[in-house]
Order: sequence, then structure tokens, then C-alpha cells
Amino acid sequence: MSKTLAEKVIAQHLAEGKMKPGEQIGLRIDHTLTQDSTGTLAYLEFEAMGVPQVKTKLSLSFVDHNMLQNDFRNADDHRYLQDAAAKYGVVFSRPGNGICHQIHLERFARPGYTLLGSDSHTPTAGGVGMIAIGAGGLDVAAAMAGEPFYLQMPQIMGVRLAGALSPFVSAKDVILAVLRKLSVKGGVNKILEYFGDGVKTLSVPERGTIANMGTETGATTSIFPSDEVTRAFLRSQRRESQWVELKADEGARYSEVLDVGLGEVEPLIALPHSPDNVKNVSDVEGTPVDQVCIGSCTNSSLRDLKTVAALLKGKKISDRVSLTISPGSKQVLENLAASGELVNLIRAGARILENACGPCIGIGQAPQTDAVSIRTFNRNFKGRSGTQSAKVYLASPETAVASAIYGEITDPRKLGRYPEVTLPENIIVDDGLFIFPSKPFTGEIRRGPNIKPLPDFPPIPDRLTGEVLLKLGDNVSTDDILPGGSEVMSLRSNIPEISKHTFRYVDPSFADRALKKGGGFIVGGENYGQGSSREHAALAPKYLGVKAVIAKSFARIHLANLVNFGIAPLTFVEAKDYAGVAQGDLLELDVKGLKRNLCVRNVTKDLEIQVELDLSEREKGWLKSGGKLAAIKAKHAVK
Ligand code: MIC
Ligand code: SF4
Repeated sequence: MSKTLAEKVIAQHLAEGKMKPGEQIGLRIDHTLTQDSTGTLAYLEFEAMGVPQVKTKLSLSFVDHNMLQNDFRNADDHRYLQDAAAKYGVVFSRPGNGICHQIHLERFARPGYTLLGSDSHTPTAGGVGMIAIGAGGLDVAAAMAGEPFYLQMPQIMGVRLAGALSPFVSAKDVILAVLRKLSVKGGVNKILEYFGDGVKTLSVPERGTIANMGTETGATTSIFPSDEVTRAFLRSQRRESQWVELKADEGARYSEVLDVGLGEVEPLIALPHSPDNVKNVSDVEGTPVDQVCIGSCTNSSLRDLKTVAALLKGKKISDRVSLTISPGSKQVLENLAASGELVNLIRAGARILENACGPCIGIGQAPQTDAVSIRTFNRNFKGRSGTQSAKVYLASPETAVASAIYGEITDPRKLGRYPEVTLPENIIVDDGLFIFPSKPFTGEIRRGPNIKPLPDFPPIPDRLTGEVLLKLGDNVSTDDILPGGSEVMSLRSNIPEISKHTFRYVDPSFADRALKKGGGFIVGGENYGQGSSREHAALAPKYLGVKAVIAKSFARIHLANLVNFGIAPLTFVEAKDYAGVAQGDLLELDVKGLKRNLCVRNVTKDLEIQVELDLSEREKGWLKSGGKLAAIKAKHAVK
């Protein structure tokens, strides 16, 4: 039978289950990646599993998120990660080497392989034909220990690209067009598979941009064919021998097909405060701009920054704008420096930041009060920039440059002639900032005083009772549950401390109230827990005593994280019952046997609400025993 490309790669890695959409499957994982802000927990979890060396083909540990080092805590985390990498056979990417997804794409991504990463933008590697999935740290630690990754077999949705992009329109506009159609939840439990004659017109970095931001649709991942363009990219990275051709079979069937005529795509922009709030740039032209930030794992490739350098050549940015540029990797920065293009950026007035995530996750460069900030990033949730009143817009590098020059949102076509940027075949490739594990690690892993052991959670009882601690609306993000920013992120390896910041901007009294009430319930709307893969957004509420989250629907990674740490994810059978619960209501629920259909009693309102616990037997086992770690520990301990 004809297969889609995604089905082919999954079939080759199928460890358990049937490839029927909605069924649980186990996937063998070839590569894993972690980054510092999710990595400390992932390695603490891996250590707890007692496995002497990683069992994957390749595991990588990156330091790219929390780079501010405003006290000893980040530096201690980085040292811990470096020691853990050396001990367990993991390649360590030193601070300064760049953003995990960008570097993985450049140096390691392989067509036809699988990748599991403790970061939601791991699908970037779909740009070269990998099945690359984001997950919580515990799932990645389990994959490092050789366990399959369990997930719901997604539907495969085809995205047919036709024609070619017009000048000044780029990959970011394509994915914004897709987001406009699908919204932030239209991709949940789907893989977006790109095909059609338009694919060959896009370079690998452009495909990476599209696959990266497919995450914002809620998709499990995105994948592109591996073709001659992929081959040329791998050749430029001195990795041509890793190329294989990959594409869907003739007659392969998609669950649905979205058509995108590349020639019809206009410059687009996502308005505050959601990546799917997409408009044409021309609709908001003239809005005064205070800050422009170029970079992030979405738009920091050599292709992007060469375009930015060409557009800024001989220009000055507006007096009212602060322009920051964060190259995606040392390779990008080094090539720009060697070719002289870096000078264009500096002379135009850009502030060159480290090769790292930087402002994308609120690590510095918080904009001024009420500012308008145009960013080439992938998320614009309220407050994520570090300034609650800031209005963050998401756009292409081309639109970002035009807006920086004119000081207002500007259609990039106003810039005149479009530079034809081609990627040189002979780029400089230097792996000097990787540490490849070689000799056996002797000695102890060094842990700073802020690195605390993982809390142990008891099995969940048969009866859950407590108050509704907080009732929220649709699309609550993990940034709402546990914010980013340097202050909170330096606590990523300390669950007791970080839990004090839970829902900090939504309701500053949440953490105290939860503790005082002995825990309770959270009620949410659609797509609860969208965004980041940070498992802290499950662990911290768990630590505060949250027993269950009742929502209309959940985002995929957060749902898995809740189960992994023993919080019951319950969905309303009738969405209208959401109206029947208020903050402060006392709820009771019998979960004995963890049946699929359960009944919540609202004692305060004397109402019964039907909810569903839609989990596999394996997941129920994890939930029951208070989390997945205990189960994996037990498995490896008997060996
Ligand atoms: C993000 O973009 O929100 C992050 C920071 O990269 C997260 C990971 C984290 O919270 O550490 C993600 O997307 O998974
Ligand atoms: Fe880093 Fe931002 Fe990408 Fe997350 S989305 S990995 S914070 S650059």
C-alpha cells in the first residue's frame, strides 16, 4: 500500500502498536536533544534511572537558553550538564555554540532518522526529512535509556506547496499562512507533511523555519521530503554521505490536504498575543515600532542573516528602534564575519547578541512599557518578552528589517530591489565548541547548591477531593503556568523554589492558596498547556498539590507531562459543563480503577459533571503510581 513519507519513517521505527490514527504507538528513537533549561531535570531523571550510558545512536546536550549567568545558578547548571554529558556518553554543545535546533539541523539532522527533544521546536529537523518530536524531559530521558517513545499515532495531513515565493516573501510567511488557516490547535495530533512542486524552491533553512513553527499549530511534527536541495545542504555541511532520497509514495493518502500557492503568499504578521492572530503586513502598516528582534530557532540561519545583512547594507535603523540580532549558531556568526557581512549589521546600528535564544524566552531585552516589538520568533504570548504591557508581533526577517529602518510596521516590498541570497557551497564548518565524549568519565558530577533532588510523589489515591483553585479560559500556555525569563528560569533545577512562581502573572496568590488548601483542581478551556515542553509546568503544580486538571481539550506535550507526573488530565464530555464549575467550588471524584468515564461531583453547586480520562493502560499505570519515573526506575533496577 502507498505510504506517506511520515508513515514510512514511522514504520521503520515502530517498536509497538499499529499505525492507525488515534492508537498508541511506541517509536524507536535514534537521536535525542536536550537544552539547558529542560536538560537539568532530564539528566536528573536519567540519573535516577540508573542506566550507565545512553543507548541512542546520538544524544546531544545544548546550552542555549538561560545564558545570562546573573549569579552562580546558571553557571552551576551548565557545569552539571557538561559533567553529566561526559559521564553518560552525550555530545555537549558549549554555551556560545548556538541554538539547539539550528545546530542540530546544521551538523546532525539525518533524513529518515527519528529525534526526540526536550523542547517543543524539535520538529525543525523535519526540514531534512526526520521525524522529530518535542517532549517533556522525562520522555527524552527514557529515550536515552533505550525506551521507545509512546505517542498517539497522528493523522497525516498533507500541505501541498505550488509555485514559488515572490520577492520579499519568505518561509516565515508560509508558516504564518498555514497558522492563519489551522489556528493554534488545528494541528493537534497531526503531522504536517509538505509535498508538491513548490518544495524544491525552498532551501533547507527555509524548510526548517516552516517545520519549526508548525509547532504553533499544535502539530506533533512537520516533515519535508529529502531531495537534491537536501543533498546540497548536507554537502555544504560536509555530510553528503548521510543523504538519502525520501518522499511519499505515488498515490499516498493524506487525511486532508491544505493547498498553499507560494506565489499568492503575501508578507504576513501575527498580532499580539497569539501566533495565529495573522494579518497581512499591509493591514497594520504604519504602526510605530520600538523594538525589532531578529533571531530565534525560527529565523536565525545563515540564509536569514545573509538576507538581513544584504537588506541593511548601507542603511541606518530608525532612531526610535532598538534592533537586536542573535545569530542561530557559531557557524552562522563565523560565516557572516568571514564574508564581511557582519559589518553591514553593525554599521546599520544592530545590537549583536549571543548565539542563543535570548529575547525569545525573556532572557534580556525586555521591551519598554507598552512597546511594540516586532520579532522573527515563533511565540508572542502575553508577557513572554518579560514586559507584561508589551505588544509583540511575529514576522519574517524581511518585514523585521523594513520595520527597523522605517520605525513603523512596513511592508518589506517598500525596500526596493530584493537581494538574491544564495547559500555558498563552501561555508566554514568548525565543530570546535562541541565536546565529544571520548575517555571514560572519572570522578563525581559536580552539582551546585541550587540543584535539588527530584521530589518523590506517592501513588494517587482512589478519591480526589479539593477546591477549584483556578478557572481559566482557552489556549492557556505553559508560559502562563510557569513563566520564562531569567529570574524564574534560573530555578529550573529546583522544583520547591520554582513552584512558588506557578501562575505568577495570571494570579500571584495561586501558589500560596494551593499550598494552604492542600492542593485541588485547575479548570481550563480548549488547548490547555499549549506552547513549551517544560515539564516544570506539570511538576510545579504537582508539588503544590494539584490533583487533576479538567479542561475542554489539552495540548499534546503538556498532556503527556501531566500524566508523567501523576496529575489526572480530565476532559469535559459536554463542553457546556465548563460553565458549571467556578473557582472555589468543592469537587469530589472517584478515580478507582482509572476508568475512562468518570463523574465529578460539584459539592458546592450540587451538580454532577461527566468527564473523560482518555489514556492507554500504560499511561494509567504511570498515573496511578504517581508518575512515570517510578515505573522506569523499577524496570531498570531489576536488570
Ligand atoms: C520555549 O520556546 O518556550 C522554550 C523555552 O524553548 C521551551 C522549553 C523550555 O521551557 O525550556 C519549549 O519550547 O519547549
Ligand atoms: Fe529558544 Fe525561542 Fe526556540 Fe524556544 S522558541 S528554543 S526559547 S529560540
